[in-house]
Amino acid sequence: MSPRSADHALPENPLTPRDAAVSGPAEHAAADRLAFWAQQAGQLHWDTEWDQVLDWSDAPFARWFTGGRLNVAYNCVDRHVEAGYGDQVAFHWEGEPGDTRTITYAELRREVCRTANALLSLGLTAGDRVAIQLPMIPEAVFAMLACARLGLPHSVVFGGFSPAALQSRIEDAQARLLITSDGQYRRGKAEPMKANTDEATKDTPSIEHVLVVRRTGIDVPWTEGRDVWWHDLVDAQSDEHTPEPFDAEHPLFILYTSGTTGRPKGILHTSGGYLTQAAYTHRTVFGLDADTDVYWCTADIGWITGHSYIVYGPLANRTTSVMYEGTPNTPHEGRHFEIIERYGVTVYYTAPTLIRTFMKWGEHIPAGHDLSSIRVLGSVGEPINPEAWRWYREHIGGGRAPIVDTWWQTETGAVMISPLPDGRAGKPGSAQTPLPGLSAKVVDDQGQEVGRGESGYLVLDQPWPSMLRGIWGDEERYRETYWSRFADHGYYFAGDGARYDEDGDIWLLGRVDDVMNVSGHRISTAEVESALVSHPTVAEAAVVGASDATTGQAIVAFVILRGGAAGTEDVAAALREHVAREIGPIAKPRQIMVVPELPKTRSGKIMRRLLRDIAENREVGDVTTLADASVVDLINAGLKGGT
Ligand code: 6R9
Repeated sequence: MSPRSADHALPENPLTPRDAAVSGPAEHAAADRLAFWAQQAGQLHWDTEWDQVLDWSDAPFARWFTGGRLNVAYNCVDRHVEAGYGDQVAFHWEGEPGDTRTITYAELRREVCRTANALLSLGLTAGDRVAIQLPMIPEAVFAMLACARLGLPHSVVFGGFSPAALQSRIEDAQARLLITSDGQYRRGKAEPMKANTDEATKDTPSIEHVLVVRRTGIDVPWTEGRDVWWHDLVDAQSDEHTPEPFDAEHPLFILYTSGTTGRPKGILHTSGGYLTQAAYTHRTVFGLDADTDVYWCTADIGWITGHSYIVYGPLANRTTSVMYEGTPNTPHEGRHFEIIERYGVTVYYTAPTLIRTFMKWGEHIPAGHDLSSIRVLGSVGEPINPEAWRWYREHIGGGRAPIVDTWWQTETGAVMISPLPDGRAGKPGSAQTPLPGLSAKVVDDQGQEVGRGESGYLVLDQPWPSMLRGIWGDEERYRETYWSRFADHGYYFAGDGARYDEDGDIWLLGRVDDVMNVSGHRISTAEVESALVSHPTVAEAAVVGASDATTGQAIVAFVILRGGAAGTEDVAAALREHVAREIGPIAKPRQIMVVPELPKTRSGKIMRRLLRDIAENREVGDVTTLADASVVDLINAGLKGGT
């Protein structure tokens, strides 16, 4: 069978991606949203057809495609091989030191089967949780898909997170297995990973085994009986494994994200609805052609973007992807452009913080490479400022590639608001409109939709297939966090401010809660504050996100030292290191200001707005609700004193 001639597993959809981009099926979608989603779900392979598209009777707990059964890994891998695409490349993988690996769909199937057999040999059964902390290596994808194949919900923890962060995630999910590696390459150096995960698992009795990939060859601590090398266990397994179907609502993964309190939330995603929307949005937003596109999403698999747009969406759509292990400036600042040129990347999906970094490095760097293969550019993670948008279009997109500015969240599972890669993709800084099948509104405090030219809160007023199904182990927190703010209307509160422009297009304005967005990573102020006060020298701490030209926001911490001690460079450096150890280097404050007092309202709430003004060197605003208005002077005087 010629790979292009027939694809039995992918029935022809009347709304092919390119049609969707031009014929505006939004009206059709709104008229019969559920029929629209049934049609999208029909592009997947179901072992048992669903009875009902959406059961919203227990809102806000949704059940999509009830009664339907499918295997997510089969949909991402096996069915493409069975349809004759075994020789198509799934991943062009490139390691940081320059080693490469080409993985076809047939090879991916063999690797996933071997890994699944290995997990079975460790005694895992459907429903058991598996924690994964790995660098961006192919084994990370094999591990996720093997879990999906066996119905083992995975919890991927970003490689830059500290042992303490990993430990709390393992405990919360009660994971039985941890999959990790000996080390990871960071900026040309092999850094330890297993040593850190050992620290995390010192006191996690739920972990029975640690499966270790050899990536760097560095020495590792070893616990006999618990630790197993990947190459010993996985490589010895059969490369055949028959997948069994799971319920559409079977948990697929838990992914922890920062909320407004110090404790990260385990966002739960399930199988059928998640895969349907991840695949639909991926092919629609990028106008994907599985036969010709070479797609590269630069996220890390430790974030939701890596889950939905490196693993599940692209593989469900039989995409050929690039996957890169390392940092963008190793060994030189043209690394990404070199990779785009080498593989002929047609779709490049990245974050504004990296675009601003490229701007800093200079346009002569992309200019030194042939980037003419690029057809569509994507942006995600934070609002893209118009200057970065224009630079991206001009210097990476050759002045012609449309930019899709995709708004979504860990909780939404997949893209919700984005232009399509057609003529509309041309409004620098606006994510524009919800995709066909999806709905969003900008509302005021009372939940009333605001008019054109007005700002308010972004809400999602209709359930969507890839919506979170809850917070792991905490039903009440789920209701409280997302559904209580506009309970009368039954709206999901996203936590973002937004505005309609005169055309009715949506502009995202950033978080309206105490969540910071640093280089597209969500970090809560409370999380950093609790890390700071866990240091013996700190009496009190307040943290704000101040605007930063490169990272979007940067973390600025105000601390009061015990005994009113004055700050020194050493103290600030020690505290920054302490936060990096407690949470991870991404949470390191850019600046630590030692102050004698913190401004508080009469009810004792820290006035972050004032601190933000100070951090951004603005004239401080209204201080009338301050318990003691003189603390601002005190702070300013203290800061001028050189801390
Ligand atoms: C996918 C992802 C979600 C938060 C979200 C918002 C911000 C993401 C954005 C954007 C403006 C965009 N955000 N994409 N803001 N325009 N295109 O980033 O998930 O890590 O959970 O962050 O990121 O504030 O609420 P997550």
